[in-house]
Amino acid sequence: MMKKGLFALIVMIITLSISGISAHAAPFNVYTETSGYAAGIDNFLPTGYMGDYLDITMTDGASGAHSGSTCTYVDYTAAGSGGEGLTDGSGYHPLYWAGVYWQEPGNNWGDLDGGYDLTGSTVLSFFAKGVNGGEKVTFGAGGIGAPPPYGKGDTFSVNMPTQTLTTDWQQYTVDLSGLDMSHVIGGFKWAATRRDNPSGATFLLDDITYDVIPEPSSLILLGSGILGMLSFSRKKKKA
Ligand SMILES: [Ca+2]
Repeated sequence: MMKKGLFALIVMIITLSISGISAHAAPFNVYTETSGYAAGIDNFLPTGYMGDYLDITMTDGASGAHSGSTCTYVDYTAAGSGGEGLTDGSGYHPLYWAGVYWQEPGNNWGDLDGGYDLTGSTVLSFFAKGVNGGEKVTFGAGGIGAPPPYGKGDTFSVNMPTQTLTTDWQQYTVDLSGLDMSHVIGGFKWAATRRDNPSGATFLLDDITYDVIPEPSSLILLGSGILGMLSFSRKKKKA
């Protein structure tokens, strides 16, 4: 009778512990919804404009979301109208590429305190959809600044090969295994070039998330720890 009760208790505690860990290991969002950052649902801001950034129109809250009620609309004209390129007497010299980082905190180019420890995350996942189809866009994350202890930047950098978007929502994943995810300030980025998109690129982004998975060893440790505690308390009672 005692043994059965104890076994049930152990099973219950382990089940509760594992479900508790699963809840904690919910996807860590870069971006999912308008005002998601203010609401504490999303964890990065799209503040890092790069290249010919005056060619970019990026609006949050576009219709036709992959999930929820909103997504991000991106339009890159490829016109080379202005940005980080040199401006002299003959005008602006375009770089013919542009892109945007989602950062934490906003406008963090590796000089601000902030960012996240996403150790245990193995996959960065997002959904993208071309408005016309055929848009060629590169995606990635990390790579801002110098990593600790030298600086306050990212401890990792990933860049996907250039993707050709379709007019359907497609899920894209970036493998993070083996990377040092202990300090993440550049949660996500897109970039497009004029060479790949002579007449520009218009596309939608949604559900940009890190899949934070606890390492199996920590689960086993926790389980054996609970069993150890139980057996200890049982011995104590008998004595
Ligand atoms: Ca959404």
